[in-house]
Amino acid sequence: MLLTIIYLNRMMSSILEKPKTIRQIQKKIVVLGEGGVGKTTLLHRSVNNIFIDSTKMTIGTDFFIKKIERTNEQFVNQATLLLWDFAGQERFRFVLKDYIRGAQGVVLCFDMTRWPTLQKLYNWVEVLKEGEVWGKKNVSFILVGTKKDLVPNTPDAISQDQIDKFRKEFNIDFKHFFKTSALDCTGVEDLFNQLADNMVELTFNS
Ligand SMILES: Nc1nc2c(ncn2[C@@H]2O[C@H](COP(=O)(O)OP(=O)(O)OP(=O)(O)O)[C@@H](O)[C@H]2O)c(=O)[nH]1
Ligand SMILES: [Mg+2]
Repeated sequence: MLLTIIYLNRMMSSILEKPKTIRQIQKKIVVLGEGGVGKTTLLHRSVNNIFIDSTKMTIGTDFFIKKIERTNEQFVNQATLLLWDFAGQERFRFVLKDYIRGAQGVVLCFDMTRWPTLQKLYNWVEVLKEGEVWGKKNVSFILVGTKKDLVPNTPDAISQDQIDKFRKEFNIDFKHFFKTSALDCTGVEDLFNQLADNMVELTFNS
């Protein structure tokens, strides 16, 4: 009897439930950071669910597409993220500001086992300024520390204090920071879900 009541209750509430509205968005995201920090590997993990342990350095730019569905009580948000993977090597930098223009999401990566890669993000901020993206209200910035799996075996890995100092030094709210490992998948799904949520938020709630 009790089971029948529960069953009928569930059936009624699913009948009464309002249908959700589907919303589709497509956004340009740029993924930046020094050579070898793991940008391409991170994107391969997220898009193709593979780990490549000997990637070739990116020449100029590369391109990935990721579709993510984020559902809440009212909406089914279907986000298509057009992910631009940039070469970290200095020699390609002169072309970047033109490619960066119009980005609505920026993923700034550093390698948690190499302090200079965090320091060098100051140069990437300059590139973002030249591309007229830095500090824009309608652009979402996410900071990513890569290669988390290597941190326990790296005595001079970057400390949390150093990361916090970097976040505070900029007049920008790095509200979202993720530590990722493309090897064991830590943080990768969370990062891209957050990115999709930020894109939805920027499109419909600002
Ligand atoms: N252990 C470990 N190795 C990683 C991780 N991410 C990347 N790597 C390795 O780091 C190396 C460089 O990775 P890439 O993805 O090519 O780096 P990138 O930032 O795209 O470099 P550029 O294209 O030159 O800008 C590769 O050998 C990867 O296998 C990780 O999370 N864990
Ligand atoms: Mg690359």
